[in-house]
Amino acid sequence: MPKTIPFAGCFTEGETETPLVFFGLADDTQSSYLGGCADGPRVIRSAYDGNCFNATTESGVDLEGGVVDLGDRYPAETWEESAHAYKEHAESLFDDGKIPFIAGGDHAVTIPIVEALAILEQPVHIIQVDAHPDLYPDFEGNRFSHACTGARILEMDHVASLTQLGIRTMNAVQSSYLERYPDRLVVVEARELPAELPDLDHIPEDALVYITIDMDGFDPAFAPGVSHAVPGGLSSRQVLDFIQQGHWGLAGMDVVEVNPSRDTNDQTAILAARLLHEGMGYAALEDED
Ligand SMILES: [Mn+2]
Repeated sequence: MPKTIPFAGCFTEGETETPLVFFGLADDTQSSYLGGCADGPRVIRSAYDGNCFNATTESGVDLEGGVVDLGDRYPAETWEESAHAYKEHAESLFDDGKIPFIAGGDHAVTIPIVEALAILEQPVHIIQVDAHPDLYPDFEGNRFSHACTGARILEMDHVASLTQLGIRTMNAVQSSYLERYPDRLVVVEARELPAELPDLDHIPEDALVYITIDMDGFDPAFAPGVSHAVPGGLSSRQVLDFIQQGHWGLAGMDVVEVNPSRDTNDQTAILAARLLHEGMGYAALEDED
């Protein structure tokens, strides 16, 4: 077996011409059900092996050595400390004009990253692919559970909208947020989604967008390696097309909830890497013009 080439050969530890950076948040402390996704970043790097995959995106962008790998961050003693560190890390990158691509970790890691976007001093539109709306005010007493990510994001003033795609676990507690935030929360349930995902024309042309993909948004046939596999989800093709066809400025992107202990042949880790790779390609193309 040849030595693994992480992330299809896209990574470097040196300088790049592009603003693209990658890091992992190896933290599953806010998971409500199963542990395991702290191992996500490690497997996302190694499973998307350059011996098997090349560095050119489907959209034709060659990213060989084009992305700085900043390594992984691990949880501190408390969530408050961890979240503070993740936020500061992301703030310094945004402030520096970088576009971060992040591998989780559970979905709670998205909260401090979206918080950090405030440093850009522009309204930001968040797009969330997920089986779950994550709209619990708190989950079993924890306001920072991975089941509360959407609820916390909506409390942030710089978030112009939160659009959720692929939802199929809505319940009464969570749907109350639709009445609470009628102008900022758009929920598109999986059963309403056409084969081609919608254009999201409520997001203005060239607006700043951050994409967060919970891997359980996919059908378990495409992504079995998640803690909460919910039947009836999206396909790889639908979401890859969606990423490529955006009409916005991509500020950053995360892919969370890859749980290698539930995965089959690294299928979910490879899809997660592939989504990040296409997101990087989209951002690189935008950076050119
Ligand atoms: Mn989620």
